[in-house]
Amino acid sequence: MKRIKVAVVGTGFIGPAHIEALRRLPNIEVAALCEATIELAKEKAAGLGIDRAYTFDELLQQQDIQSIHICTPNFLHFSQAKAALLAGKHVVCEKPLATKIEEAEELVKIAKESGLVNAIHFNLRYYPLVRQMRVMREKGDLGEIYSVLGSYLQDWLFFQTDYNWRLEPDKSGESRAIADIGSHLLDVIEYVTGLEITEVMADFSTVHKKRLKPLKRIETYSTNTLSAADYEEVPINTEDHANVLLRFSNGNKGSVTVSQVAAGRKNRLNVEIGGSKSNIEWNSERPNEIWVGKRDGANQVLMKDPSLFYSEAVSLISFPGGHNEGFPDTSKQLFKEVYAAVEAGKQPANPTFPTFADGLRELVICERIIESHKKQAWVKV
Ligand code: SOE
Repeated sequence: MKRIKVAVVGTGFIGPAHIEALRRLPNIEVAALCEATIELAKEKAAGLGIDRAYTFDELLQQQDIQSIHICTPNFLHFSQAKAALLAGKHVVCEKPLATKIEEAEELVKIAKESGLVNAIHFNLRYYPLVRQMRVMREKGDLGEIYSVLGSYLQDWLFFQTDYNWRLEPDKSGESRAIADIGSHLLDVIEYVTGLEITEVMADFSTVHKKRLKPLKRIETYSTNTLSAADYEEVPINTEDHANVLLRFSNGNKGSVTVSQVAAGRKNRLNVEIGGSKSNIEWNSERPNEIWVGKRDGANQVLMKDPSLFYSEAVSLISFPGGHNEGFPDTSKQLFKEVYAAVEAGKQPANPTFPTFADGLRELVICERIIESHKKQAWVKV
């Protein structure tokens, strides 16, 4: 089988996760990686067992590299995705697609004109039971959507000494928690309900208004700390926590909360969708269960038993027989669809595939949320 040669740009946290997922696909070769300097690229390539290391400009010259995964800090996404598309490479970009709406609009236009495969890493769509919830709605099992409650809670920025580029607006953009994880939650809500968010009312809080920035390299997710002299106190003005009221295209309402300072919540997206026939709830830390609530009749917990689920959900189960699908499996399933499209030579037509247009959609919602917080008023999307 002729394997598609892929490169990953940026190997902080999510880049290696892309590499691991790609290495599970038989038709893919992770042939190269790219970092900010050639020295760092070579160091990371050696550590990840990848033969070729480049700077970004060198990477674009490699004719045999057909596709590029952009896993760099947010402020680099636009320029790198644009350059990759113009160099004729298929592109998988981490969210957010860009830090400005007009940049995301330009990427959507270039991608469409190029005919190249383009995807945004909204990987949560690829949990089998997230797909199951969408199909349940499509088949009328929920009835009319009355309400949506959502939360996405983490604790990797809990301590004042927890630091990362996402805390710096020039690298991450004006919003942090909403842009970083709120984008996943809002995408899942529109993806499952089929509704559009039409208006938002947002209220942010920055719990740690000052943080201690490490002056030496230290892994964000580790529990290592440095001596007091190795930290610099810096002001923080991006949100640790945000509450957002939502209005939907069917006239009904909802609310979401995101936080990156919620002790004990490692990476927990929770969504509860109330319908006229039943209520469903899904929690990303228990990804193989859906709670189904009834007004009259027994509530159920739908464990992932392939016989209970629609074929569209079962098709996402990597290991038939009900093996647990975890966070890493979602990226593998997304990339499997990306590279089937690359082999077919065209962008998938199905609406479940997360394209740059979906990345633009989330950026528009995020920008309106920021605007609403600033105005402390409802803002139309
Ligand atoms: C940090 O919040 C992070 O790595 C996000 O950037 C990812 O998109 C999310 O999937 C996991 O948490």
